[in-house]
Amino acid sequence: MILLLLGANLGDRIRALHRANELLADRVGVVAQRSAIYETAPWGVTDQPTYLNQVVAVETTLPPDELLRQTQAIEQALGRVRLERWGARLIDIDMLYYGQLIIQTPHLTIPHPYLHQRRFTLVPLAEIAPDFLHPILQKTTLELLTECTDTSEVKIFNS
Ligand code: A4P
Ligand code: MG
Repeated sequence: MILLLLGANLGDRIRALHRANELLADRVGVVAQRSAIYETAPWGVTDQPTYLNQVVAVETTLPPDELLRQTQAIEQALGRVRLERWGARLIDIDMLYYGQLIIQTPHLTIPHPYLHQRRFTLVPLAEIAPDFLHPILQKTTLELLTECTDTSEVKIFNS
């Protein structure tokens, strides 16, 4: 299972998520599963607008580095401007898991290094992959969520 996290906290956030889903289908492969859209308090840099986050499962033949190139091209196409780390953005696409692969290169870390510390990731992930095993921590999403000490607000977004 290949799992991506989508995030948007500027402009028309819903539209950005919808466009990201469309472009993933065009350029990456089948978007096989989607979590609900969640409204989440900003993590890291807290002085920024609330995010919408969604986790999707994609089916793709692209290897990890090529998938990263495509997700970055989608970010560019949707007008992402990189300003500050953890800062506000029109769209962010993070690779959470690529099956059970473990990758540590200067450009790509999989599993995503912060995923177990972030409720805004674990809550939508638990919706579509509750039993997925973290290949390093050897814990399921539900176990990671139970142990997560992050208390930031994560709630279903009703547009
Ligand atoms: N990179 C390495 N591993 C990965 C991966 N698994 N997936 C590299 C995607 N990219 C990966 O990312 C910087 C570089 O990380 C990329 O060039 C890629 O080669 P970026 O997207 O340009 O920068 P960033 O997103 O500002 O930094 P970072 O450290 O990736 O931040 P995060 O972890 O993406 O966090 N609060 C809420 N509520 N919801 C959010 O979605 N997002 C962030 C950003 C902060 N707070 C948030 C949210
Ligand atoms: Mg990112």
